[in-house]
Amino acid sequence: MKFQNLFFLKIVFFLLFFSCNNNDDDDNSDDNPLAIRDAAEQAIVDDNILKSYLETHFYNYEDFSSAPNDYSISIKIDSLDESNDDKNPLINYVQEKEVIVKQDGIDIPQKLYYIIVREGKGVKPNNVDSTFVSYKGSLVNGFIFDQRDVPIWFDLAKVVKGFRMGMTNLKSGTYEINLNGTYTFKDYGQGIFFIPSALGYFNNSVGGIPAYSPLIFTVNFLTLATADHDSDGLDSYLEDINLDGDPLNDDTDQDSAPNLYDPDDDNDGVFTINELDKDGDGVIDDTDGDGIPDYLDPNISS
Ligand SMILES: [Ca+2]
Ligand SMILES: [Ca+2]
Ligand SMILES: [Ca+2]
Ligand SMILES: [Ca+2]
Repeated sequence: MKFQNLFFLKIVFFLLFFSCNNNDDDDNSDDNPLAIRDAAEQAIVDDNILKSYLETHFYNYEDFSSAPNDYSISIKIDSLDESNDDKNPLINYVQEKEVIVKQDGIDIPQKLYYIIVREGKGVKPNNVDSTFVSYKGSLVNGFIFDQRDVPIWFDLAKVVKGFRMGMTNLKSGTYEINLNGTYTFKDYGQGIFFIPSALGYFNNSVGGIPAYSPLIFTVNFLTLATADHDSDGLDSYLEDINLDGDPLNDDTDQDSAPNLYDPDDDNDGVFTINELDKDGDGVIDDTDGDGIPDYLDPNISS
């Protein structure tokens, strides 16, 4: 894959990838058509839709096995019919991962399916890093709601959860800068994500995507940048204080700014960057030895 001026394309894409929170203050009554559906029930509906899709479609796996180093090949999905019923369906290739969403404060597991077409030879991103990707997003009926052949930077902290968690299974690639200033990427991860609606836009209808739509993405993951959203000296993935794998749900001082976006995590008036490692020995400071590092300990503010 060859591109020009890649690193000037670091633009934010607002519309389709802006993750929406499930609104949980409506009731779930069946008589109210505007009521938000029960996420556990919807998970079953979506899983049936996705499984049926996986059983009735295939991808061009033969292209990849016959030319393992040819990065001009892109992933193509097609439906199985009489002319190609010797192909292996997608279901033979998928892996799955349970991802939790919350509705009304209750944890509800969702099943994310993914296929690693090529794993990639670089490194896996943390789920809040910035990733440089090209992709195609479609619905199970084949409707393409978004496509980027020229790659774009995505902040995984801001995309839908299914895409974020899918990306953590792929590895980045390598690139060479050509004499004419273009970049050539190779050895990058390529995959397909099959996303239930609760890990997508759920009850929101966005950019041609009806509410409660499962989403399918084919993705090329070219390279990444480790993110430190609040520039406090701690990479964002390290701000997952409760170690549940999700740095977006940690808010030590309860001021509604999650730690990864909060330059003063303990709200003691001293910026995290100024109390992280005052003696510069490379070890995060815990002055009073109580097991709570200074930057999270409001009792230590000097
Ligand atoms: Ca940070
Ligand atoms: Ca967390
Ligand atoms: Ca905070
Ligand atoms: Ca502080």
